[in-house]
Amino acid sequence: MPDHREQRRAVQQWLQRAAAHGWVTPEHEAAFAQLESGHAEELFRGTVRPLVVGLFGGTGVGKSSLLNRLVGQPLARTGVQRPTSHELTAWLHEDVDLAELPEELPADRLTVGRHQDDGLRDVMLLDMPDIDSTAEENRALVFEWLARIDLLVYVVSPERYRDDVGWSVLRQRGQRHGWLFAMNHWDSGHLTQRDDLVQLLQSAGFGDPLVFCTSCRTPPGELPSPDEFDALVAYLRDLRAAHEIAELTRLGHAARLADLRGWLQHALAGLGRPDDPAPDELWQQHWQRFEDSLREGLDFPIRTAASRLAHREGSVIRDWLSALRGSGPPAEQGGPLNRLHELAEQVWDDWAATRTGETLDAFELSLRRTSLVPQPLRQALAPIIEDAPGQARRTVETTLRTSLARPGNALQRVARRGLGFLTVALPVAALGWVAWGVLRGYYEATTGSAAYLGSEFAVHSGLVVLFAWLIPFGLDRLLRPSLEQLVTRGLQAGVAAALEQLAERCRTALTAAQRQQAALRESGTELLGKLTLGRGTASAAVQRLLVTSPESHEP
Ligand SMILES: Nc1nc2c(ncn2[C@@H]2O[C@H](COP(=O)(O)OP(=O)(O)OP(=O)(O)O)[C@@H](O)[C@H]2O)c(=O)[nH]1
Ligand SMILES: [Mg+2]
Repeated sequence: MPDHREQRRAVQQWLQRAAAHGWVTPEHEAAFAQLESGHAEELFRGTVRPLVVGLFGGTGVGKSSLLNRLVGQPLARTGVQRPTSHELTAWLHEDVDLAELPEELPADRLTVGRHQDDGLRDVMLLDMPDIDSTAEENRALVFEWLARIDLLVYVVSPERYRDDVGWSVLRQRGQRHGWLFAMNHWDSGHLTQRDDLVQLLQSAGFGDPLVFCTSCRTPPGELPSPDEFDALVAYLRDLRAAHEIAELTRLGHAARLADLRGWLQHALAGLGRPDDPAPDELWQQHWQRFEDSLREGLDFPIRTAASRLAHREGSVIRDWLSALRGSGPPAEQGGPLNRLHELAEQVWDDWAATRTGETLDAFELSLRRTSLVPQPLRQALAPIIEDAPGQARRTVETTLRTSLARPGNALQRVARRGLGFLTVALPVAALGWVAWGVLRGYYEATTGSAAYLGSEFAVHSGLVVLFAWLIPFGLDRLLRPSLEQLVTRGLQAGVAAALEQLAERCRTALTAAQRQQAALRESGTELLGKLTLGRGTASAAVQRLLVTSPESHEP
């Protein structure tokens, strides 16, 4: 026998996996818990599985009287003052082993009567409290039991069959059970009412409904047509044939599978439809806007911070530069290194932090306009966004340190290294040249071939040495960026690096979440394909118990 329980377990496992990452909303989880899970099989122990037949209907229509009439003794309480029945009465063969009832079916609200009628061995009859009960707990109990019932005998009376609250149950559960109809109180009925009920049932989707007119009054009184109680009992006896029980059981399984399918389809919709934008593309759009606004918005703080620092604390930075180059005293506590930390904080300020948070909110809002569940995508990004200010400040600071330690670009650095060498080498060479001139002049003067060197030689030699130093030194000064420029570029590079890092972390997190989403969608779709029951054809006898055209007009 095909069974929905295994499929339910499979769907539940899928739900647990999806819920662990937030891909199923709590409302949806609650909806799964609400799906009917009870089934008739759990009422019995052993291999005998009787057909569960429930007497169901409004207050005082005679459900308990009908059961008592079947039993042949007052097993169920009947009453003139209603509602009478607050509990259920079950009547079943003494050989049938009842299992321990699940906790939602309190045993103290069930009276069990036993019989030895072998003709009804495979039938369990249940008298239920009225469905229009004012006591909510009565209604709840009836609905718990309804889930375990294969065949409902819907009892109505000629006076109130049109406005009976039972119709709403029929509308909801028409396809979940087989249905039989008893028009009790037939002693006060009329033949036209019977025909009218049949018509109503036909318009509710029953092709050829089975309606039995009965009177439980003793003596029965004058009836518009003979009492059909015996025919009702005979019908139940005939139904006990295993084939019919299997068919009605199958109906219950099919209804539960349809529930599971509906639920899973809805859950899968939360994992995105083909026409939904890909989350990473959506995020990219928001990120681009954020990045543009941040670059623009941080430009002013960067320039202000750089110029303030360069002007007020130029010497501090110079100290720091020499500290980095290893040619000065190491930075002490609260010194320039600390100030760089403050600088990074000033640049990636609260405004930037707020803008990051707002970007995540805007992304979530866009997701809500799609069919996607936004929570897991938000959750994937939230820790990164929360951590963003701290992370960004650290990156800004590190980049600033690096760019201060290596000012200018590579070409400038090579040129400056060359100029540094020339600033020393050229004056030394010029001095060497002058020294040679001095020696040669002195020698020539002492040997009498020339006069002693004069002041002109001294002036020109001085000028040669001066220019040999001044030209490379001046060029070096020209190539050396100002402190303000240095700090500005360092901060700009820091912000760019922080943005790049942040973008990369977000991309990675989103990709992981999307991979998870795709895997869940795939396994869910595969599961959905398995939630089917092989088609069975109901026998003509069972056909009469079923709603065959559910979309028909209802009373
Ligand atoms: N005249 C007439 N009275 C009936 C008939 N069947 C039941 N009654 C009476 O109607 C009253 C209510 O019957 P119950 O069998 O208690 O009705 P019920 O549907 O079980 O009612 P609740 O348990 O309150 O929902 C009792 O006084 C019965 O004697 C009938 O066919 N004709
Ligand atoms: Mg009753």
